[in-house]
Amino acid sequence: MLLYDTHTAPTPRRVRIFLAEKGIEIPMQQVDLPSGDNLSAEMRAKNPIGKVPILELDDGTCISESDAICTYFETLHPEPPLMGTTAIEKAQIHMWARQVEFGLFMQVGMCFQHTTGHFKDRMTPVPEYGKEAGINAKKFMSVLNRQLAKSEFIAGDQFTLPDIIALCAIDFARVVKIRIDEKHSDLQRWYNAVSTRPSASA
Ligand SMILES: N[C@@H](CCC(=O)N[C@@H](CS)C(=O)NCC(=O)O)C(=O)O
Repeated sequence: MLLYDTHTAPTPRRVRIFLAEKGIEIPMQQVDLPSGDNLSAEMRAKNPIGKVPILELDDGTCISESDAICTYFETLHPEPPLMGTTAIEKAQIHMWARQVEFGLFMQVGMCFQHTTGHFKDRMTPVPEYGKEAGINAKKFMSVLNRQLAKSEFIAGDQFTLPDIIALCAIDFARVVKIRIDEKHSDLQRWYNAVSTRPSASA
């Protein structure tokens, strides 16, 4: 088993934190995104959209999409549960994971790609769109702040996948100078707690 990872990128970090929470260690191989190693024919054979992370199993089967990789490990190693155990927990964790993905993680990513031109060798940056994405990310932080006024973690009283997605998004947001607003005290309380878990340094 091999995880194709990029240490500086926010999406593979989601998988690394997930594995650390489970206490699973697997070999990892770094993929250099700026030089386009992820776009080679060899990497595209593993993931047609040329993105990391990718998990390659010993029989050559490849799983891409961070959440799909997490689901694979959650099924094989259910403890500690990070995606819920009952029907309602699973549904609410899935619900929040999608909302954090689209409302925050993706917005931060689009802000980064479209305002910095980091990947201009492979996409056309639209700075106005990037700016709007940054505004959307800030708006979603208000949603999270309200949710975290009601519960310890995003999807309830346990640390779960949406917490990992949000942590990676918020840390990466620094690159585009998006920070937690001073008035978002519940989001800040949550951030202090999740960013000091040992898994955060994975
Ligand atoms: N939806 C995918 C997103 C993967 C993704 O966008 N990965 C980025 C790194 S954070 C990447 O490989 N970018 C390289 C590129 O766009 O060329 C997932 O969850 O795994």
